[in-house]
Amino acid sequence: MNKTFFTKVYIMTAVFVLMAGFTGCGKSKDTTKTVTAVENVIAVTESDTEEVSKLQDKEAVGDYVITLQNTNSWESGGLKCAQFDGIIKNQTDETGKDWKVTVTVPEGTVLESSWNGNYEVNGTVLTITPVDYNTEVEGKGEISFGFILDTKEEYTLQEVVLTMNGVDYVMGDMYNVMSEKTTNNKENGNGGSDEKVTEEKDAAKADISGSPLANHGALSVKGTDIEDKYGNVYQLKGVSTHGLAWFPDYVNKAAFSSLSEYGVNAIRLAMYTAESGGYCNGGDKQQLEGLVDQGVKACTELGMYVIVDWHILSDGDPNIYKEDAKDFFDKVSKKYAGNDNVIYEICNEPCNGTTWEQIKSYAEEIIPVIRANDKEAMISVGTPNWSQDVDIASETPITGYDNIMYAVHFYASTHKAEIRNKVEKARENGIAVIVSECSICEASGNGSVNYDEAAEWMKLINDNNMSVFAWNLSNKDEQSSLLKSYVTKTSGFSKEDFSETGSWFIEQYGK
Ligand code: IDC
Repeated sequence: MNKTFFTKVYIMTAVFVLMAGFTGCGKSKDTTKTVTAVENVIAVTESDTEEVSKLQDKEAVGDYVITLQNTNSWESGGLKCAQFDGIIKNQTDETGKDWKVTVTVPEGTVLESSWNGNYEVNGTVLTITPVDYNTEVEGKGEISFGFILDTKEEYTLQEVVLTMNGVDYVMGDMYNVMSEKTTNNKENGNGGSDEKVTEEKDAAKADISGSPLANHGALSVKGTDIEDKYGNVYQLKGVSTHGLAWFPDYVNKAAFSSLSEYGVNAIRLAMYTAESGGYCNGGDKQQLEGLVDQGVKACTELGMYVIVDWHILSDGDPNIYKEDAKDFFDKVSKKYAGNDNVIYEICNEPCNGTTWEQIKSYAEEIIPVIRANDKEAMISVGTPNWSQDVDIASETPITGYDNIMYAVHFYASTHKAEIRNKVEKARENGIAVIVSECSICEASGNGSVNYDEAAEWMKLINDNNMSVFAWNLSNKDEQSSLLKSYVTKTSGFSKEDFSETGSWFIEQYGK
């Protein structure tokens, strides 16, 4: 195998869908087996046809994606017949040339029919090469091919190799290995404390293959977008905790894992500052930091992204607790410097007349503190008026640092077209806007929901691939809580456990 595969961070995802049984000539909808290769890593998960089409559509990462799907199976003359339909998708801008696919097949396999390629079975190797009309796979293009194999025993796909531009991508025999690159590839300005090494080891122990983090790695800001490590636009679909001090029980791995089953790929950990029991107002700092650690660890082990949110609110001006903020962000950014999944939100909602100049001057002190430990982490900055005036921030954005985003928050019954226009304005001015908190009720976090406005917001968000976080993961008796108030579970959420608001968000995220 060509070694450049390992060094060039090439990537490929392969899906082999294998029918669980033979059901005559009709199509089977049985649960199937999926093999996914990420960088030099191959993982196996259970999957179905729907997942294959997701990979073929836009969810797959990497330079090339090959899907080989067992679309039909039957028996004929004592032989097992299986049809495979393949697609090679080129996600780069460059033309892919000289493609070749080899598939390991059982001795004695007969190729019954084939299309869109030259096929040859030699011993246990089926080789597929282009025909004259598909020798090249255009940048962002795809080609399809397919074949029917007759075998004595039921056949499950084994090793498959795709060769493209002279590089071999191999999959099929390395399962459930986590990519070291996804946790270790970030430069660590801190030089690597013991703590950090332990964190990384913990992460490496967990099987996060197939997770958002394994598939997308470190995120960055490119213009108005968030991109994954392969340069594809990426959308965080998150849930924010309520105040860590008040609802600590939801900060657990099982809870986040349960949310991930509904399409949630990120968690925001809300660390209130000034409210009673908050970090700067009587809260047990050690306990609160412990909860942040717990939340980050859980997300890391699940391969989810996580925002550490300095949740200013009644303290309107972030400069009030600036020194605490500096200490806090120094500590956390040191600890999590080796984690590609940690994002910092340095002031939730400046308000009470705090100007953009005041926020900016605060940001210009906090960002260097984080950057001293972590050169690349994504950082979100709150904007004036409870993080509504992204347009104002966009007039004189923070300069000199990469990976800076600006927060807009909405509560759909209160914040409508006027705020959406601000978002559009800010984007036109070229800054990246993140909806790091929102709900569909009133700004109080309670009151009636406005589905029409919520839909308008979600359209704006999805049309622009913006990231979005739902407030809040708790069963507090208020409209914005994602769980019903009588649900006491803190993990293992079933659909019925979600409140009206929660149900709306999981419906959106599941799309
Ligand atoms: C609200 C909570 C509520 C809590 C209050 C504390 O939902 O239970 O009593 O904070 O002050 C925000 C804030 C967020 C608010 C939320 C709803 O970021 O902390 O949470 N909201 O009012 N901005 C706009 C709305």
